[in-house]
Amino acid sequence: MYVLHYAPDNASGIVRVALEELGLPYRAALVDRAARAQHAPAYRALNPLGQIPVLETAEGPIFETGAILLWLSEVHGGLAPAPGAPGRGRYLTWLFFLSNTVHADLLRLFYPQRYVAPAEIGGHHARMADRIAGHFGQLDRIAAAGDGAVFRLVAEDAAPGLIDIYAGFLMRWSVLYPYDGPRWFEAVRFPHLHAMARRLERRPSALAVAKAEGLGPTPFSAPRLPEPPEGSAT
Ligand SMILES: N[C@@H](CCC(=O)N[C@@H](CS)C(=O)NCC(=O)O)C(=O)O
Repeated sequence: MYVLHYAPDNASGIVRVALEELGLPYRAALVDRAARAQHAPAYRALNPLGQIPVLETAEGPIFETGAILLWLSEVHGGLAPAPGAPGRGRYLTWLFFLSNTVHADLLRLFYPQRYVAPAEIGGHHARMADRIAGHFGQLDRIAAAGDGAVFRLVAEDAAPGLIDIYAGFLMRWSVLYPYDGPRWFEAVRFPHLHAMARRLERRPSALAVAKAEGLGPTPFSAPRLPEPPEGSAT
């Protein structure tokens, strides 16, 4: 059985919804962020980067959210076009954009002290927020064009793929974090992404994860701070 090392409302949630969509058995193992357990030797033995998530598999631990997602979809099928299938190139393009640009930029917003001096945090935040809003604008235009090969949830009754799930969490975090940062994400600016967020949160997979991690009734379209039954988001 897979073991997903997770903290509530962390990037592990993306993998967890994917596991639920695939109907795969897994055990969720809490990483106690309040005790900085992600930096403890036992966890670093799984992920030397000290980041969440890690998925333990029969071939060993896998980390990096995008890598885990792609690996799951290759081994179990279904959440992305298979290698060689039509639309695979476009799919990978936007999956990598989510991972190496949108997610990476959000981390710069969430952990500014890792990137700039304390006096520069205000300006850094404003620039990053502006940049990330541009990324969401880009994604919203793709959704507006109805490209179901990238966002499956442009169709009302479709099942989500990796990109839909990943984008839902990135939107959620943009609304909520950092706790003490200025609020900048306005869902009305991204109406097509917002419509898909509503579809995502109605899925049994998302409902199960929202319940397990205390993400509330509308975790993607109107998120509120988590009230997890165990652990801490930060
Ligand atoms: N590039 C990594 C980023 C993962 C990441 O930054 N995870 C955050 C939680 S969402 C984390 O572990 N933060 C704790 C820390 O950096 O100390 C991925 O995609 O998995």
